[in-house]
Amino acid sequence: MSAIGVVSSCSCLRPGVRLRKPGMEKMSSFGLHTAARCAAKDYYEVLVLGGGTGGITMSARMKRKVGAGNVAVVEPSKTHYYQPLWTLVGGGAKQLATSARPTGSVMPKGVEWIKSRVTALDPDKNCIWLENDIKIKGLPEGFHHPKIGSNYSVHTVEKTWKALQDFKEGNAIFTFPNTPVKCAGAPQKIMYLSEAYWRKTGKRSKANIMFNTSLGVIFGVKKYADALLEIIKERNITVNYKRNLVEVRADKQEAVFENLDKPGVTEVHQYEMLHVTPPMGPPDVLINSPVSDEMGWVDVDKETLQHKKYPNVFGIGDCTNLPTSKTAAAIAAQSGVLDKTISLVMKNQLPTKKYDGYTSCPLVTGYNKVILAEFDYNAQPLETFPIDQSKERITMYHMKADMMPFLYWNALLKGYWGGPAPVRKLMHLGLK
Ligand code: UQ1
Repeated sequence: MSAIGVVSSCSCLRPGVRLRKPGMEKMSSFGLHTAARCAAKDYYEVLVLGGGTGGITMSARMKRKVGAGNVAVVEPSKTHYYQPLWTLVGGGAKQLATSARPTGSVMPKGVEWIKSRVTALDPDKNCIWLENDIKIKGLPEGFHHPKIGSNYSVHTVEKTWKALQDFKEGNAIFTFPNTPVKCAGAPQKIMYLSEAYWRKTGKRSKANIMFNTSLGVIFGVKKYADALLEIIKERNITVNYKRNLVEVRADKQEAVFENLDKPGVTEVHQYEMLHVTPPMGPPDVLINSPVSDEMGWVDVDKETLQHKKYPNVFGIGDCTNLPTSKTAAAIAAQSGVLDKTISLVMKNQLPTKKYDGYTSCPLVTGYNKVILAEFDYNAQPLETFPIDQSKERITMYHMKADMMPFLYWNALLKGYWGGPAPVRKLMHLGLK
């Protein structure tokens, strides 16, 4: 049985039902933005949950009562089935296809179909929550308070610096969500910078620094994880694994984390500074799109970057389901491969050049130190320079802070930088 909950019992008809806005940052090839929602508006006089027999029938009736524009149906399935026929399908007297119609074709004209799944009901507030509303309670409103920032949005990145400077005494908490994120190293880079800043300004002993991560490891590549764990120990930082930020009470400076090993069990931490890495996901336009996989990422071949189903569609960057870390360095390497793939496809030939998953994460561990992580699809180091890159180096800091911006604006964006593979070959005398 599907969850056919028609919210339109009379008491719910007025004042209507509100859809909660997603708090999730959207990833696209255009960067991060708080995208529009999956429904045209966030309030309906009648909101029908479930597009089965009851839901579609009631939406038709409610449309006649309050007008099509005031009714919406939340239903994730693309197909509506006339299930009474399944007796005959099971008995071999009818084909399954004869019981199926596209959901869009049974939706009353003018009624909005919200292609999503209901995840929670709040009848006291006349609200429902939709899937993809992976939202941290209290955010983004909480960003209006001081002491909280996020390097992941143009609107909040400068608040991080303010909170860092205003720090007096207490917990400094840095979070990592339970979704894929852009540059998985960034949530901890800001922590190392903060630690260094407080040391420089004589406040280090006043700060209890915590990294609360949803993951079970500090970094996905062992060589760099080992180096980072050394730094964490040396700098007296606490790492709490499997902790997911679920609520921020900004007025009280409290952050609430769910213990992912004990679902439903939460812990409240007081903070003097909070750096939030928000949950991230594909942009709404890609969710349930024909070009997307079931999670909403553009479904491309991991070697050629050609779409798995539509040969004239290609994907690059954060919006794809390429199983590698989402960084500018990854995009650089992908751009070189995709150029070759498209050139061949345009000549009706099969793509030959293969992307190995190359990505790079310059792990900033201080104001003059970087561990330059570079690795492939197998989480194996794929380093450009013939030195141990898991060591903190000042040269790598200058590369990150001074050279990379130049390379980005003048070479990558102009289509002349396809990643460091040629440099790597040269540096390793053609052996890597
Ligand atoms: C890189 O190619 C790149 O794209 C421009 C980055 O993004 C800004 C990087 O941070 C890094 C490290 C690379 C890799 C380049 C070299 C020379 C190792």
